[in-house]
Amino acid sequence: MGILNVTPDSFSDGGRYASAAAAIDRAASLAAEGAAIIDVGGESTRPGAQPVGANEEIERVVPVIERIVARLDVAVSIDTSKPAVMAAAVEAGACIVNDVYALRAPGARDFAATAGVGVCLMHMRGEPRTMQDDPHYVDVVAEVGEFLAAERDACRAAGIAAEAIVLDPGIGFGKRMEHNFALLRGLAALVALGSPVLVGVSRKSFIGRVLGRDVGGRLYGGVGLAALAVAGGARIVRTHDVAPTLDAVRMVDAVLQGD
Ligand code: 7PM
Repeated sequence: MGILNVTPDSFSDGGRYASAAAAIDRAASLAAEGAAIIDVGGESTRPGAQPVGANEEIERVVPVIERIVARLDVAVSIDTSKPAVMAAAVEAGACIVNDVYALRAPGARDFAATAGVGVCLMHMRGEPRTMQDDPHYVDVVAEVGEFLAAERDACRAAGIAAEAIVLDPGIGFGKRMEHNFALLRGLAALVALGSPVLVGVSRKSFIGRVLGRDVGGRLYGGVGLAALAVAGGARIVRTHDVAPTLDAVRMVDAVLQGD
């Protein structure tokens, strides 16, 4: 899954892809690098980022999704928590909803059930503005697993098909470095829940903390963690850096599959 930010304030693309034309060029590059899914986001989840209204978010993402679907052989996921944005994006051709709030907004599950789209349910402790203020867990792997299982149950009860649901530990979302480590070490416990697991580590700050690198210097660290995640059973990796990540995870897959 390649990341396409269409936010003017996105932390790692610096607004360079804010215009629709530039975003489509970036999407074409992600697809050429081998992305199977392009995750289009119109609102930054960065702590302290300006909240964006649904209409502004729709105006950012819809033209980009329409052009991607018309031109590229990839699935589009919409990275949003707002049902109105989900609806506009799916109307424009998105087939997956990637929601850091795990469809907890009123109407989100019903929308996904009726639309028949795939959904990624991500664990987040708190909300983006405050999630990094002293997060604590007794057993982070168990608590994240319980949350994801409960949210999956709520989605099933709302009529979302089991096969449409992907689970995500939400690396960096209300977690200290040690929590991110524990989740990556303990991924098997989340894989054992029986749904495909998605992991996003690309350019995240705990890589910078360990390696002493700013956001531009986290590629190799992120590729290594993507390989670790796939070795641990992750089925989808969300990344800014598709080509190197795909080589790494294809090698892991080749070894584990024995071909
Ligand atoms: C600031 C903080 C900017 C965090 C960007 C981020 C994930 C996601 C994001 C993830 C799923 C980033 C994150 N991360 N969706 N959206 N899983 N499903 O580093 O890990 O890209 S935004």
